[in-house]
Amino acid sequence: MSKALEGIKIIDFTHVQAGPACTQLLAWFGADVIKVERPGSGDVTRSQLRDIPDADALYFIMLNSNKRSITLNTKTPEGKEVLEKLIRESDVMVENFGPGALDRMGFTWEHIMELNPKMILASVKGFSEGHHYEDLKVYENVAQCAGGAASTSGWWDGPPTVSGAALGDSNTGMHLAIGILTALRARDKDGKGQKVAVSMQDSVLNLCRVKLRDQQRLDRIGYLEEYPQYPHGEFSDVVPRGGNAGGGGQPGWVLKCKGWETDPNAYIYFTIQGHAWAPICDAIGKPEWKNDPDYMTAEARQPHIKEIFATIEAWLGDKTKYEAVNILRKFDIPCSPVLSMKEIAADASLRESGTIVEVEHKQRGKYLTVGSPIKFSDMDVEVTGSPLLGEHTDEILTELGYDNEKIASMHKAGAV
Ligand code: CAO
Repeated sequence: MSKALEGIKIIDFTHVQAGPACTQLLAWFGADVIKVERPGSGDVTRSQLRDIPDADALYFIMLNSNKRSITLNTKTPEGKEVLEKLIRESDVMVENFGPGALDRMGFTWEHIMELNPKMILASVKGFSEGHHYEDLKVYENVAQCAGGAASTSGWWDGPPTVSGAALGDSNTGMHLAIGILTALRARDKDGKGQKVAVSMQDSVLNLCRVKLRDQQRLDRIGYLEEYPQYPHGEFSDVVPRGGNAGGGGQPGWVLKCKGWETDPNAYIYFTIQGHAWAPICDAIGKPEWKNDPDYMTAEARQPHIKEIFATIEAWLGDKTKYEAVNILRKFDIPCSPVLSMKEIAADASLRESGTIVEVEHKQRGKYLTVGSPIKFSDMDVEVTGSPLLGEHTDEILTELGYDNEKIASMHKAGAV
């Protein structure tokens, strides 16, 4: 089965997570992704958080599958020459260096355009160009704080809290992938390359859209009816942290199930969807609430929402999270067990769908990773092991027209 992005050549000048997550996705879909790394050390994640001495770390191999690796010191004249040749032959160059690093290396947008006017240069930075913080280097949690996620997550009486999901890193990479595919589509029409820029702050904020909604509602009416602070608590003039409340018109909460005293994940998320109120009453053995004016409408329920959740929690007390969901699903109630990473890793459905895949790595043997979350009816997405540092250096230099003697001299000079 042919892959959709076959024939697209990508210079992957990325490191850590935001850039590599983007290029890995494009590699899965068939692009020839050439990871350019510094000789000797490579991407810093190869050696970060190692669990096997001297082997590439899981951090690296889970973000760099399906790629080739060339080592190149792009600050040497020979290294620059190789990168220039690659730019002439490629469709896309992706980078997520600190602000100004690519320019300092000599690869300004103007120079790249001279080399290849069809080039798409895709960049991740912490803040967007012209932003008053544009000079800052940024990692995941910094972006979550700058993009509005941290100030709106966690508990109202605790500090701002970051999410375990990579909202700053991988999420920004996914935004960049959309930008690259859009620029490729534009190039199909007009033959021209362009710059695609995504900032981590903007990408986090794009996922915090509903919190900007809430700020404007708060400014206008002074309260937010779906937050736990309503109706008994106080609101200030900023969107508060709402704990585990649902973010839309359906109240929800994380509720304890049997075994919560010893199992940190013995919980379900329970949603009170307005039109499911009658089935909820039947499911939890409270049929009298169906026609009680104090509970019949969402508005009437809100002042009692904590008591309602406490009643549901009492009903859950003798049921495991799985038993509870199996009962509630029959009543069409939106809910899920809170799943640990251990449970997710062992989930047969996730293995079957290719969302969790087992991959072979040359140094490590088998490891688990997250496969493509996007499924196609006409394309299989196969995940292959990540490359060792410089595994394809000679192969790629040969493709660029260098002979063995020249390649040997570049190795000797430390350019590759
Ligand atoms: N050959 C020669 N030099 C190389 C090279 C190569 N193959 N690859 C990188 N370098 C050089 C760069 O040119 C740069 O040199 P100068 O600072 O002298 O110009 C240097 O290595 C350091 O690059 P950097 O600033 O990107 O690296 P850092 O470790 O200091 O910062 C990070 C890391 C992630 C904070 C920064 O790259 C950044 O802010 N990136 C943009 C935002 C981003 O993507 N962050 C998310 C990362 S995922 O958590």
